[in-house]
Amino acid sequence: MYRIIALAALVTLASLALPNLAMAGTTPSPPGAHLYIGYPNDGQVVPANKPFRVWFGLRYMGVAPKGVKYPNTGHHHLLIDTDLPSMDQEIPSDRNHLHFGAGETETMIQLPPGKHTLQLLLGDDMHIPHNPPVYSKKITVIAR
Ligand SMILES: [Cu+2]
Repeated sequence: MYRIIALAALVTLASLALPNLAMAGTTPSPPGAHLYIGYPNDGQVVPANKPFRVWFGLRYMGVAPKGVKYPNTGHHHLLIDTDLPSMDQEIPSDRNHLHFGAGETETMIQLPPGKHTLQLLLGDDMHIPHNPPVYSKKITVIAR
């Protein structure tokens, strides 16, 4: 009886642990790594259909261009109006997932009128999130 319970506990533990293992890439990120959107602020009104600047903030890690493998570095990805993608795969590249593979730390974007979300996600040299993944808080801006 005891063995059956122990086995059941083990299976439960494994099912809890396995999805977590698959939820990150293989490039380690250092403790304390912190990614944030320096501008605009959460809830800020931005001009609709006009370019405005977005600043990428990163602490305790560095920025390296895509394809460059160097410890504790990555490049920025700006997620617009979308949730975080799979953390163990290459970050998609489309109008909702912008890559800054040259090592940019800011950009200009343009949004149609309405409510939009912005979030940063760091990717390694192969555009795969780190382990643990490094991403910012998702903020909302109002374009008008
Ligand atoms: Cu990328």
